[in-house]
Amino acid sequence: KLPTLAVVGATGAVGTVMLDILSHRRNVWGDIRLIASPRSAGRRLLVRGEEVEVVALTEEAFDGVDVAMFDVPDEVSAYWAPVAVSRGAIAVDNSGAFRMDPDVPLVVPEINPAQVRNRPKGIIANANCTTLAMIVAIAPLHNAYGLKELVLASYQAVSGAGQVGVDTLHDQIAKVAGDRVLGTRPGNIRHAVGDDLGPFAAPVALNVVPFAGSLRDGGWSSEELKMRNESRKILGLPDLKVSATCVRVPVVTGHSVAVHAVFGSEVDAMGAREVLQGAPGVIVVDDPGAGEFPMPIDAVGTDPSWVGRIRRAVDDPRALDFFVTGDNLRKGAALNTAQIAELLAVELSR
Ligand code: 11C
Repeated sequence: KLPTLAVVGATGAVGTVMLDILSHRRNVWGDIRLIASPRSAGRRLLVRGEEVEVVALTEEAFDGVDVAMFDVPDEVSAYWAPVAVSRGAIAVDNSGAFRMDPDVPLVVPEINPAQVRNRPKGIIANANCTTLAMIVAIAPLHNAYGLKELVLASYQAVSGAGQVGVDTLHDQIAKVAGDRVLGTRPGNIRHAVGDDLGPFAAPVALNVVPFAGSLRDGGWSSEELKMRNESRKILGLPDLKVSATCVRVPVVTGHSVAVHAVFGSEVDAMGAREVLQGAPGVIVVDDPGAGEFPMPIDAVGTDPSWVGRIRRAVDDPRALDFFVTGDNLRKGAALNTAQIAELLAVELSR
């Protein structure tokens, strides 16, 4: 009998992409149960070509479930993932609630798939979408050259903040469209956008906002600390130096990262390109003379991380600079969760 899967948070931005992914990947699941808040219960959603009714999040909803995926806010996962485990399921959680717990593996199937078996709490964590966009490109370079340090700047899409982020950007674009004076004087974009900033700290239309997540000690944002801490854990490099600046940009979907990576040995751009061309989950798009570089407008809706602008640092033969873009709702969230769950399906079907 094929294992039963539950998708918790089935109606959210990531949940919607998850149902699409489950409908198009190899079918390794028996029943797929869709779970959401009581507000969404009763809705019927299409998965694998069939309508499935959404059930409310209750303890009983997990009975008979083998693997439960969670795409819900941190505090919802923190409470409900252990409930799912107590009902016999393995939880794969896409929130930040468990990622840094030493008893919870943080798994990227291209990098550390064996970690799925090391789950004393019955919970496996999925990384933050910004970390995931770049880490599948960083790991093979680390294996080749020995990573010492990362200096990162992110360009994060509004869908990272969920459907409300997407709606906010579109509403703001509607307000600023057509006024060609906007952007020529201080404050006039703020005035046009008005007070409703949605989940963002400032207007995001016609702007970039150098802050994402919440404020933490030392002036760092939670997103910047996640990039540091999660990279260290996934790569198994507890002393890796990481400095990140996370920036929200007016892109619907597709998180990008400008990476400056310092290694223990000398690097060359050709060699790095070859390493990346052979790496799972990576596509090299690197012909700037022909206008080919990784961009969200091309990477959205695709599975790999797109890497380009690969060059050796002018002033350090051990450092590489490159740009990477990935779909934050797919590899950054739903796809990586689905890949982890598929590893579990293989284990459970043995
Ligand atoms: C964003 N990266 O772009 C965030 C969203 O820890 O899973 C994902 C937050 C997380 O806003």
